[in-house]
Amino acid sequence: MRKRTAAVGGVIALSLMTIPSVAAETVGLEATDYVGISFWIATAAMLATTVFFLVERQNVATKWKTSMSVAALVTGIAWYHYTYMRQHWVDNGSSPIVYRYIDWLLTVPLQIAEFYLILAAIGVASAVMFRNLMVASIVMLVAGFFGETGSWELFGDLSTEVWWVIGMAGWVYIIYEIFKGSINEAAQKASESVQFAFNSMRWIVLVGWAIYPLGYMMGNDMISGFDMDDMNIIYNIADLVNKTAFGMMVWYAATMDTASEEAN
Ligand SMILES: *C/C=C(C)/C=C/C=C(C)/C=C/C1=C(C)CCCC1(C)C
Repeated sequence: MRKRTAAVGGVIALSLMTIPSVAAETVGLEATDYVGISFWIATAAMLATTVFFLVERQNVATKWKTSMSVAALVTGIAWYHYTYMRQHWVDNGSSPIVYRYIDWLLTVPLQIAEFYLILAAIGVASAVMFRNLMVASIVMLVAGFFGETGSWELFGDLSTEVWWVIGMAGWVYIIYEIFKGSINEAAQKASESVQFAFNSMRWIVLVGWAIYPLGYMMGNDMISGFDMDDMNIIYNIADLVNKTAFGMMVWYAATMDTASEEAN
């Protein structure tokens, strides 16, 4: 049974690669196009980790399987959008803002679902909390989209900054929710592997997510000396940290937990 499901996972992953937009196209990537190179690296890494999470899902205890699936969905959706983003970059030399935000609008709520699973393992998850985290994340992203595209002006010349502040409010709220004292106490009673997943999640939201508002400032004239190129490299690195590395931490916690269960 195990072998068969593993084989199915592999086949799914391989067949995804035959989607036309996914196969490498013959566009010229210049050796000095560092932004383009970062798009390529991110695309490959997203695909590799998706396959990895799908296959490794077979090796972890049942209670971790959903987390592994969600991790694979996050990198899988990102990989799909990266194939378009890198193409957009090479063809136009401009930011693929729309593709990027569509990607975030799908993958960030999925990460919130991932956080929810971790909070549930600690015993502190509630429907209200899930809803609040979801709403805050969507406010954060929609504000970023309006700010970067300029499609909805708020306070004229200050529009970029105002939308940034609104986006920041959403993020700060999420930080508040996952760092509050009552959760801390509950977490201390959890198993070592759940604590590892929980701490990884908090570092990701606090430090990993902080890269994005910084990138936004660089690419939208809020700090001088940087431009849209820097912003895209920063966003690409941030996606690698927050999707690939975070998924790896979940996998690590799952593997650690499964090993200790088998030992008992
Ligand atoms: C996989 C993609 C992820 C985890 C994307 C996360 C994006 C953010 C945390 C974006 C945050 C922003 C702010 C906090 C303020 C300015 C606008 C944003 C959208 C860049």
